Amino acid sequence: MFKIDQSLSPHLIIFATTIHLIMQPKRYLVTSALPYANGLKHVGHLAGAYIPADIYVRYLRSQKRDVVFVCGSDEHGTAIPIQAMKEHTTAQAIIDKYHQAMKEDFADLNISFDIYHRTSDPLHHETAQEFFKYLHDRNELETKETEQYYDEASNTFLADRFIKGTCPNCKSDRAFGDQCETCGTALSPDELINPISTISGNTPIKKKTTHWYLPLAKHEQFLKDWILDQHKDDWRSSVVGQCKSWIDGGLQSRAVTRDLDWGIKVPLENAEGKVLYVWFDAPIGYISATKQWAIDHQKDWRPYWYDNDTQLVHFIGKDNIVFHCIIFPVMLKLHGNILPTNVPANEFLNLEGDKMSTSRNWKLEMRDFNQDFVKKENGGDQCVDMLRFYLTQIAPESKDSEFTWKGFQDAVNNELVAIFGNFVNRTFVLMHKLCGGKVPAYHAENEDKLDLQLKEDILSAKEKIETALEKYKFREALFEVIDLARKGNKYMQEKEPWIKAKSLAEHPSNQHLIDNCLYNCLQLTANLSILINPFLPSTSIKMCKMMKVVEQMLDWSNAGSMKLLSIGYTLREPQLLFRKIEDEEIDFQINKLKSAAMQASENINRDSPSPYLPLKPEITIDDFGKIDLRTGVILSAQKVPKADKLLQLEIDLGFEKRTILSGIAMHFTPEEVIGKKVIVVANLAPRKMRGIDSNGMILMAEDLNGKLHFASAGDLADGGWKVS
Ligand code: B3M
Ligand code: ZN
Repeated sequence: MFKIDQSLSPHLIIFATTIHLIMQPKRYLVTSALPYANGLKHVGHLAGAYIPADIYVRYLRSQKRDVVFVCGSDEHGTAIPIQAMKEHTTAQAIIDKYHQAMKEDFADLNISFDIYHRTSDPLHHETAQEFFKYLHDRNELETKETEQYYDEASNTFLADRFIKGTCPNCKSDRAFGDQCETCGTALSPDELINPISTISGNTPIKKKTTHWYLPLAKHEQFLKDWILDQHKDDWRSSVVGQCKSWIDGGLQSRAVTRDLDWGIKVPLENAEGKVLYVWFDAPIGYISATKQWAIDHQKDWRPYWYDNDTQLVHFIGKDNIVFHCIIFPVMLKLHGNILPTNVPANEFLNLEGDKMSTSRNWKLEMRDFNQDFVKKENGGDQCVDMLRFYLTQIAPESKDSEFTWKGFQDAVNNELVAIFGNFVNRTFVLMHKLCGGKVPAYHAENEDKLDLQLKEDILSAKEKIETALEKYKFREALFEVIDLARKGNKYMQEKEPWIKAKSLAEHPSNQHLIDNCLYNCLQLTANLSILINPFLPSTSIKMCKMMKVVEQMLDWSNAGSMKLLSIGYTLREPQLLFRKIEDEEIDFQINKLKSAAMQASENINRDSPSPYLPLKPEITIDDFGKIDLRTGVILSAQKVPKADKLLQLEIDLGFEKRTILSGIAMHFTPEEVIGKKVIVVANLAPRKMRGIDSNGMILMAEDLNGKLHFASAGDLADGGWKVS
C-alpha cells in the first residue's frame, strides 16, 4: 500500500494490480562507458552513454528487477599524461581532479549509478592483472617483436595519443596513433602520414619492441555467429553494420600492452616498462566496479559476470563499438564470462551546426549547464529534467543529431511547459476550484465514450512505452509519454468542466460530469508521474508531493490503473513543474559559446605540443630517500673508444675517487669538463659499458633545445657533500 506522506491523516489507498512480466532475466548489469579522467565531459557524452542508461535502469528498478548500474573513471592511457603536460602537473593530480569533478557532474544531473568507481583503484589493478594472466597462462595471447615509433628526445615509445599526424582517410591533421579526431577512423601509428611526437614535436625514429597481442582472427567464426547471426535483428543496425565491416575487413591481432610508465603493470617477469593497453584494462573496469559494489553491499558479484541469466547491457558512443562488440567480448569469452546482451551505441551529438570539440571550445559541458541553470536557482531540479528531456528527445539513436539552444527552448516551452506541465497544472487548479481540493467521486453511470477512450489511451501508452524501452528506443518512449499528456489536454478540452460549472445552478447533475472529468484527469496525472519517472525523476517526485502520495506509487506495475488516488483524498495546491526558458537566456548561451570558441581560435598555441616533457608517476619521500646524491669534482676526462656519446670521467668524491661513464660526449669535449663541480648519484649499482665499470652517474639538465648543462651550483664544496 502506498503510505501517504507524514503530515496526513490515514487514508484509504487502493492497490493497482501488479502485472507480472514473464520471461524476465534474473538480473541486469548495466554499464555506461567509463569516461577518461582527462577533462570535463559535455552534453554529447551525456546524451550518448549516460542518460539513456539511466532511463533504462530507472525503468528496470521501477519494476523491481535486480539491476546494478556501474560506471567509473577511465584513468589510464596516454590521454592522462598528455593532459598532465598541458596543465603542468602530474598524471595523478589530473585523474584525482577529473574523477571527482565528473562524479559530481553526473550526480548533479541525477545519473543514478550504483557505483562510480575508478580504474586507478588497486582492486581494479588486481582484477585487470588477473584477467591478463588468465589469458596469458592459457596461451590465448601471442607475443610479437615489431618496430614502433620512438621519440628520442623523451625516450618514449609513441603509442596512441603520443603520436599525431595526417589521417590517411580524411587527410585531417588532427589524427592520433589510435584514432582520427575528425572522421573517427580507428588508426594505428603506422598509418599516420607525417607522424610527429606530441611530446616533443620531433619526428620519431623506429625502434624494436615486444608486445602481447590478442589474436582476433582466431575468433572470427565466433564473432560472425554471435553478432552477424544471433544479434543481427535485436542490435541496432549501425552497431551490427560497424561490426560487420570490421569482420569483413579481416581481423588483425591487437596489441594489449604498451611501453609506457603510466598504467597497469604487465604482471609477468621480463615485462619491465610495459603496461596493459588502456582498452584492455578499461572494460575490465566494469567488472572491478561490480566487485566493489558487491563489497560495499555485502553481495556476490559473480552471478553478474558468470551466470547466463544475467542481461549485460553496455551503453556507449559509436566510437567505442569495436572495443565493446569485438575485442572485449573475445576477452570475456576466453575468460569464461557472459557476453553482452546488447550494446546500444549512440551516434554523435553536434552543437549549433558544428561538431563538438574540446580544442576548439565548441561544446556545452555538463558543469557549465549545472552552473548556469541547475545551481543558479531554487528548484534547479527542474532544469536538470529540462536537459534530460531535451537530450532524450534529440538522442542520436540512429543518426547524428544536434543540440541547439533554440531547440532546447522550444522543447521546454512547447512541450514540457505547454503540454505536460499545463495538463497537470490545469487538473490541479480545476480540482481545487470545482471539487473542493479533493479527489472527486466517480459516477460510473455517467461514464461516456471519451472517458473509456482515455482509459484505453493510458493502457496503450504504457504498453508502447514498455516496448520502446525494452528495445532501447528512448526517444520513442518519451514521445509516447508526452503524447499521453497531450491526449489528457484534449480530453479536458472536450469535456470543458469549467463551462459545465457555469450552469451548475440550472443543471445540478453537471457536478457528476465535472467529477468524472477531474477524477480521470487526476488518475491520468498519477499515471503520468509513473511513466515519466525513468526520464524525469525529479518531476515525478514533485508530482508525488502534490498528490500527497509516497514514492512507492511510482512502481511501474501501478501504471494503467485508474484507482491510484482514492476518492475524497485531499490534495495539495499545484506547483509549477517547469518554468519557461526566456529568449535572453538563449542569447546569453549562444554568445557565450561563440566567444569561448573565438578565444580558443585566437589562442593558436593552445593545441601545439608542449615543449616540456611529461612528469613521471609520483614517488614517495621514501623512494627518493633511497638515492644517495653527493658532490664531486671531475679530475680527468677522456673519450671512450668506439662510443660516440660516452666520456670516461675520474671523479673525486672526497672520500674516494670513482670512474663514471657519462653520455655527454656529443655536448662537451674532455677539456671542457675537467674541474667541473657535479652532483653524483653515488649509490647506483655499477654497470659495465664498453668493458669499463661505471660507478655512479652525474646529474645533467636538458634545456628546451635539448642542450645539456651540469646540474651543479658554483658554491659546492670540492667533494663528498650529501645533497638532499
Ligand atoms: N574512456 C573512451 C571514451 O571515453 C573510453 C571508454 C572506456 S569504456 C570501457 O570515449
Ligand atoms: Zn580522419
